[in-house]
Amino acid sequence: MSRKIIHIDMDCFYAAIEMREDPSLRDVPLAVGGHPDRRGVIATANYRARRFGIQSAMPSKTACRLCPQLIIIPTRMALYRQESRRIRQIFADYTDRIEPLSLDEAYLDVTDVDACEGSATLIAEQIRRRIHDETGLTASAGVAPNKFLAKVASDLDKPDGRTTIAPRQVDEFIRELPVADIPGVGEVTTEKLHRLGFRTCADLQQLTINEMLRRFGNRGRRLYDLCRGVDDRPVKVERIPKSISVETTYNEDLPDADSCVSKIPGLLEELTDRYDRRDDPPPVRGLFVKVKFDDFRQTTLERSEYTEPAPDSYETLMRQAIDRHDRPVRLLGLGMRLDPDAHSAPVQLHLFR
Ligand code: TTP
Ligand code: MG
Repeated sequence: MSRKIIHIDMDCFYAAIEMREDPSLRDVPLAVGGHPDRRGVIATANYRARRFGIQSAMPSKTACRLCPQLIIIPTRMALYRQESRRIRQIFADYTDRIEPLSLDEAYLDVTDVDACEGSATLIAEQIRRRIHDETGLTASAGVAPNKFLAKVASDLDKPDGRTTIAPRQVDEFIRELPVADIPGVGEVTTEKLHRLGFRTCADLQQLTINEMLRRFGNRGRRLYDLCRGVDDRPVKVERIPKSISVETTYNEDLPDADSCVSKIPGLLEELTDRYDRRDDPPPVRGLFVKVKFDDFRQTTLERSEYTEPAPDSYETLMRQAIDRHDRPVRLLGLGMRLDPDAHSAPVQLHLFR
């Protein structure tokens, strides 16, 4: 039984949001990213700027050289996260089988969805229309029997387009697909494939599985499948964690509470980085520390009245936890209890660094 997978990818996401916020930016070459004088890089650019060759991850300095009239504005992650949440809420009206890949991109498995009489193409079109009506932004979609083909398809009619590859069209579609368009095949592999005379997936299909493994090692098996349009990876539904934590075991035991407290800033930085890296960080509902002593006894202490990961709060918790046994310490951990069901605005953790 074949699956129905939709890949949705927003068009020039950060830039599109900024153009919506300030319509005077609509008709100019626009990039979002770092300042050219401070070695900034481009996060993304609108389609007008892309005509000058401007791309994500390019140094802003290079971008300004390519397009002297380019307007670069700084990123506003909180705003982009908020838009990302709105889009995900639209997805959630259709299915809970959602795998977000980044703020602006997700796979949806709609195999068992009844909406739109079960037509994945109609569901994709309805989602795109709703995104446009409710956020003023445009999205592109790919509809296919698996994640690989859906992702390739979503790029074919960008921006504001949709491509469906029906099961019966897969063989023909994949034969003509250039090897460079296989997600995960970067420039180096593409060059290697071209040198060997492989330009399309049809060329690659000539190789037996053993030849694939010999030439490409472990990746050979996956390439063997992909060039036939086969991809069995399931849509992985993201579980929102109920807590996040970091811990370190020290080479030498920490002799007293003060030496433990001196480790808080480093641990806290690691912890807040982890939190910040989440697309949609849930609010903090408590803090905890973990302490393991030199005799391997372990204790944890948690307080739900702390809802901001401030160093002072961790210090209070840590001193109390150490007091319980008052011995040298071999391991320290810091954690935050999260509320995965709440979607209020996340705290600005960098304030506490
Ligand atoms: P993409 O979907 O790769 O790009 P995009 O949405 O800007 O443009 P497209 O229409 O081609 O899909 O990435 C989504 C957002 O992620 C993008 O708006 C900015 C951010 N991003 C970076 O910050 N750095 C990067 O190197 C890339 C690729 C994206
Ligand atoms: Mg995008």
